[in-house]
Amino acid sequence: MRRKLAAGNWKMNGTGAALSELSALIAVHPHPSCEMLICPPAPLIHRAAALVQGSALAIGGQDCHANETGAHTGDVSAAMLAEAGATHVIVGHSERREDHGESDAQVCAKAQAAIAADLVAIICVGESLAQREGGQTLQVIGAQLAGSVPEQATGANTVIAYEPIWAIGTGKVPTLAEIAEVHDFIRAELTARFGAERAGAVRLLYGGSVKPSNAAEIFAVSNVDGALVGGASLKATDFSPIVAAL
Ligand code: G2H
Repeated sequence: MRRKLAAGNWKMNGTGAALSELSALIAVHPHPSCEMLICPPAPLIHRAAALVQGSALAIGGQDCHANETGAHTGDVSAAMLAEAGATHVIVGHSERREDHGESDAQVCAKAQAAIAADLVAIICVGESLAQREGGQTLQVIGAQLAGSVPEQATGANTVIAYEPIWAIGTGKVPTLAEIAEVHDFIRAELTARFGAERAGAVRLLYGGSVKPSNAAEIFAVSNVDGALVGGASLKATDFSPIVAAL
């Protein structure tokens, strides 16, 4: 049985004042079979982790460097995130792939670094609008999975997030059939590579304009084990009903 996960990605939003949203969230008690996670900007992780200690809310990073240390100005290693109190880290978000030119190989190396630091790697994949309209969605997702998911991936250390780029922050959401098609495909690809038992333990999140009004129907889709939520994770009043819908 895979534990459902509602993960919030604050992106580059939130200063210290936003920590009050976490105080509101720790009053939420998800069903024991569900997990909730917020990934705030890196400077807030230490304070956020201290604030949620002992609660059902976990804290994660939004990216990590593939190396442990070195001359990489502005970057943060997976071990640094773990020391600050993070338990998860998002890697390969499309905004990082686009803004920073991250390749599948780099995303894979980041996921390996995260796993080595005992973090759960949330590996993002997703197609552009042009790729979807060109009928290339499954081919693109297949290539991203093959290149971004490391050999050591298991259900305990890896989560896959399917985030169609055209649905991110746009209010546009794929049909439930389109979500099911991609999630079933991801499960099949993982099964072909890792075998049914190992692949069956990996959680698959949907991301892209998830909100309180559409969360329940998305969570009911085949092979959807939760969501990676951006805009609707910034306020506890929006994120709480999404957690409740898991
Ligand atoms: C997709 C998602 C969070 P939003 O990037 O990862 O953002 O829910 O705002 O579309």
